[in-house]
Amino acid sequence: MGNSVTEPATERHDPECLFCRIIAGEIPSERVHEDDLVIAFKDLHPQAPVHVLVVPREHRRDVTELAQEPQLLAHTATVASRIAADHADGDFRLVFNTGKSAGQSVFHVHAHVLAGGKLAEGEL
Ligand code: DGP
Repeated sequence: MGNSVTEPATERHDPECLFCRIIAGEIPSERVHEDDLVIAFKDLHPQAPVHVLVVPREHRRDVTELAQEPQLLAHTATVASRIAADHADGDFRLVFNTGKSAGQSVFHVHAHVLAGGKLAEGEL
């Protein structure tokens, strides 16, 4: 796992990472979407009527790292959009907390999809 020089750099899994463990099914989650590239599951501490995290299956630290793979970033946004359409009226806020002082607590990139009502301005 990441030790072989022949292994593509994209195949990354961190056994210490909470979201890698959720993706592997070691920790339960309420999944609302999954495909080859991303999974989406309900946030444990919802801050809106719909609060779902869209998470690339392979370990990437944050959106800055994810942005190096524009197709994966675009797919993440597309899935977020579909979730807002399927679970709410289609309007949504998409948030990537990036870095500790911005509120990132899990260092496996995830998009917060917040939807389902009039959302307050400001902080997530
Ligand atoms: P952030 O602070 O941006 O890194 O967001 C991390 C989010 O992850 C936070 O809103 C709470 C959520 N979370 C933390 N642990 C778990 C968990 O075990 N299961 C689920 N479903 N969500 C979790």
